[in-house]
Amino acid sequence: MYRTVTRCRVCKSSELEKYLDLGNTPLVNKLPMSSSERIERYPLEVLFCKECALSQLSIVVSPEVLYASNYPYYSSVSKTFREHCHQMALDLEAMLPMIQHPYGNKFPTVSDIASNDGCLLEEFRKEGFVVSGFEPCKELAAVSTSKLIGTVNDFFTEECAKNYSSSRHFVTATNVFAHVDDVQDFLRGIPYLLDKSGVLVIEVPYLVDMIQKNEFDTIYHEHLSYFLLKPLVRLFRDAGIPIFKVDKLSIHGGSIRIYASQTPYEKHESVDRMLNDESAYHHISAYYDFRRQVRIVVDNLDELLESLHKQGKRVLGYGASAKGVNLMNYCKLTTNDVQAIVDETLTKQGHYIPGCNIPIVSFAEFGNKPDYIVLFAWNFAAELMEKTKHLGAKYIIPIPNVEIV
Ligand code: JHZ
Ligand code: ZN
Repeated sequence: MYRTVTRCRVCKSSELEKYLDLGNTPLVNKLPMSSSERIERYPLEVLFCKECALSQLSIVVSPEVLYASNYPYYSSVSKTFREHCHQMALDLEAMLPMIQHPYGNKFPTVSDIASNDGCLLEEFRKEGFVVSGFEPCKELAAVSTSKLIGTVNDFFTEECAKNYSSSRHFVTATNVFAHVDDVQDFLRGIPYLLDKSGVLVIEVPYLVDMIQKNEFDTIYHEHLSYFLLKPLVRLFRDAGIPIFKVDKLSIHGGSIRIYASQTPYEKHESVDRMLNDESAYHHISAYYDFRRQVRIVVDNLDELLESLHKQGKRVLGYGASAKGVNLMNYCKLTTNDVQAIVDETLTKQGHYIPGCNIPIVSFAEFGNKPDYIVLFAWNFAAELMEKTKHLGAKYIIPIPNVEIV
């Protein structure tokens, strides 16, 4: 079911030092159908590579187990994320004049890896792009296909890419690269899809944000790597697709978008600037305090929820996000603490939070007026608060520090 990591995924060094141990925790997107279902737990430890500064988990759970079927996360549920995707389509459209494509830019083309329910590709299509996707989860691939988006139901590997050779302007991959174990193989697949002058655009959560903003709940078995720019620069250079630009984004608690190409486009100053800005995190000493920060959040949330329980308050959660499931497990929450979790994703409703047995319910549950709402999808706090402001409840925002607003 899993393999143990002995060498760094990027540079192959065995100089790996553990800086965080979060114990044995359940898989965050395997949502049981009943409260009696047996839950598997796996070790969750983060290692730092002293050679290239990549943070990575100590184990790799089989991707077949994690993603091949019933992956319950639908990107389109969040309006904020859809807007982010639309902006990305506009940003890439603006780059078209730079790309010397053999067929010109009349019909710009993009292929999205791990295209989920087609959320990003729909936004590209609105801008006139010809779109296609790769999605390993069979149910999600079917949803995306039903939106008339050509979708290959497979994991993206070099082997897979060989069968879909094309000459796209762009290949995109948002929130998937951290989930990939054999990153070199993934990158070997890219030139099959991408025109020589085309651009590979990847978005990943940024490790500096994770450490600075206490986002330890984003550490779970799907996220194998926690990226700084430094290991990415090395990896993409070695793969022959060097990074020429990087943007800082606010999505998902702080992410970076990297632009890479086989064509040597002029290197933007953002690359060296970010490498310089993040340099403190190139050393293991920057991570020693993280463990203590994690403990403070867990203790504070536990204490607050216990006191609300004693006062007989009604507390609901909003967002059965992967990170929320994680946080609920670190805090060992039960229905005494949070009576139910509201999530508008149909594939999550009717299930339970693994390890905590808290039911996941529809938005209608807010009709039974909560006194407090815990925002487990704190990255979408503004959107969640806007949708529930009529309830007059107080909000608990757990990250970066437990706060009541
Ligand atoms: P959300 C995701 O993690 C997915 P998660 C993935 N694991 C990844 O890598 C990271 O992002 C970066 C619900 N919701 O997006 C939908 C509503 O019900 O923060 C989701 O279940 N109503 C691949 O799972 C959850 O909340 C709403 O209005 O931590 C949000 O999950 C909104 C806005 C959300 O990501
Ligand atoms: Zn390394």
